Amino acid sequence: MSGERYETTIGKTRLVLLQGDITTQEVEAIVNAANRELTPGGGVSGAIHRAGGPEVTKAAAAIRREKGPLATGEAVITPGGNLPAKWVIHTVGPVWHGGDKGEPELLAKAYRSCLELAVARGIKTIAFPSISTGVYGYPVEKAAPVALRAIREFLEKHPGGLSEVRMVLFSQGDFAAYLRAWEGLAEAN
Ligand code: AR6
Repeated sequence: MSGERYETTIGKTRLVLLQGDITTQEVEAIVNAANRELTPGGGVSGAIHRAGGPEVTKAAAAIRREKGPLATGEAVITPGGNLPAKWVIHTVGPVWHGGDKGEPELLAKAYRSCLELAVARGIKTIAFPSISTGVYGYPVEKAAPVALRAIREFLEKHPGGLSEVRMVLFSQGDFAAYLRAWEGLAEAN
């Protein structure tokens, strides 16, 4: 089943949670849950490199050659190639090692780095996948509140910087986890 959607606002920014495929999103930038080498890999990254085509993969490889491997939580930008999105912001989430190796801080940093880069480039609409919750093993019910809190804190500090932040969740279960996390954060306030 697809089509689940929830929408709210944080200041002047729309926050959208939806179930879907990030490669088809019509936003200025989509975020890639990359590896440190910026190679296509599998998961959402494989899908983004396939849909974006060689322009994305070549630009990512050029950044890797110039900068060396990315640090966890860092973000870089390439063109979107054949994607509807003009840009791809590649970030590296943490690998889950049980939760006491700084994973929440690193995951929050990955979201923040992408949002900072977007604002610095004048990008107004951005879509995120659920970073780290696939191959990297971060439990989605733990990742969701960290992701949403990082996004909310950023938007509160940068009002007017972005018009829309979209979380694109691949499965119905992931969508439900993010919606529950959002409701939990709202109640905690
Ligand atoms: N649209 C939206 N979400 C998707 C899509 C899609 N088309 N495809 C998968 N997902 P993962 P990670 C979801 O493993 O855990 C790669 O090989 C997926 O269901 O893509 O950060 C890289 O090269 C999951 O919820 O990223 C790295 O080596 C979420 O995207 C490594 O995996 C993230 O899963 C990164 O692992």
